[in-house]
Amino acid sequence: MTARRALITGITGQDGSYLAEFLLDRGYQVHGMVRRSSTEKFERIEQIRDRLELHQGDLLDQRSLVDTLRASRPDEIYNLAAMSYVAASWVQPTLTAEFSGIGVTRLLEAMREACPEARFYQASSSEMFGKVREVPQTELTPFYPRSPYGVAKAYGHFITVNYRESYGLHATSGILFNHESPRRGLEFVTRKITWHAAAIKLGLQTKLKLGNLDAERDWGFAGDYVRAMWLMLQEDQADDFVIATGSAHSVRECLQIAFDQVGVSLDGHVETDPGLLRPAEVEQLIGDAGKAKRMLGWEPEVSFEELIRMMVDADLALLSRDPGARRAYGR
Ligand code: NAP
Ligand code: G4F
Repeated sequence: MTARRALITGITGQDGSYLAEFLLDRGYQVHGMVRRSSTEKFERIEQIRDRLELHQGDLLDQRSLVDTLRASRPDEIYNLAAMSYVAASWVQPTLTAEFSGIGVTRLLEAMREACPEARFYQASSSEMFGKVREVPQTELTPFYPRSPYGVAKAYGHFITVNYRESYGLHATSGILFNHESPRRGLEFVTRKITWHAAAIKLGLQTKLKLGNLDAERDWGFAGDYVRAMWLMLQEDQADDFVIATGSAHSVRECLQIAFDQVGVSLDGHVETDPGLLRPAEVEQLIGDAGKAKRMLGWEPEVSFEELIRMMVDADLALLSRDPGARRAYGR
């Protein structure tokens, strides 16, 4: 039997690397789209690099998308590429819209041209709920995005739904709540906390500066969430699904768990910095993944506390091996 073929945009990112491993384990031929850069940023996929077929492309460039789809001939397309850091979306609002909004249309158009029979997954976000209209949030909760990133993702979500309805494409939108791992970028709050807790424990740092400690998120483990992406594309009908744990925790709780894990007191190590507050904040997100449980049989396996402890342990191991590993990603 010939192997199924998958194309992942954003394969060098946190989710892309876990999804690539997941699909390889299931016998897929995995293709990835990567941006050209003067220095390669393949740290997260180093361990599987020789089992992947990489294609150079960019969500800003239509030609490269059509060529990538023609070369990879995917049965399944996972569109994970995006400018994913919410805080940066106020600094680069139009670029964020180009990548994370219009980029979705470009890829869907390329799919219509090159492989209309493929199945398409769009990485939508709980950030679209923003100033939430109900608690918990479901597939039917109206959006009220609070950042240029959230606005761009709302466009990406609706264009995915629209191409499903207009052209009959198998196009699914996964509305994923925050998910983290030892491979999370260092700028996101969980990883910033776990990296600093480890660095303070090892005497490499003394202080951690944070913004809003009261913000609450529904945080899960990225490994659990890529399984949900795959399950969605195995459904005969394309649809929208919320993926979440159903529990919210504050940044403050995350701090406490991380510092407990290294056995260091928070006193004197943590400062709040008004410069890290956002122009418009999302105070609390909490999702109801009941539809995914009923239809896909999906449930998260890693709890919030296990996740944060796992991330702290990975950062301790990373920094013990290489105290200069400011930019490195743990496995
Ligand atoms: P991530 O680690 O920041 O990875 C983003 C990926 O997108 C990287 O591979 C990056 O490539 C690529 N990329 C960015 N701009 C691109 C462009 N113009 N053309 C091609 N590739 C581009 O993000 P993640 O956490 O894995 O998230 C994956 C997706 O899920 C994103 O769309 C994100 O917005 C969405 N999402 C994430 C979460 C979460 O909590 N993690 C929740 C909901 C939705 P480089 O390596 O070249 O920068
Ligand atoms: O870790 P964060 O930067 O993640 P955020 O903004 O929730 O976005 C992540 O989840 C979205 C899904 O809801 C994704 F779509 C998106 O791509 C990304 O993966 O911030 C979480 C919370 C915020 O309320 C922020 O204000 O933590 C608060 N926070 C407090 N101090 C901080 C900091 N966030 C960061 N990044 N850095 C701080 O120092």
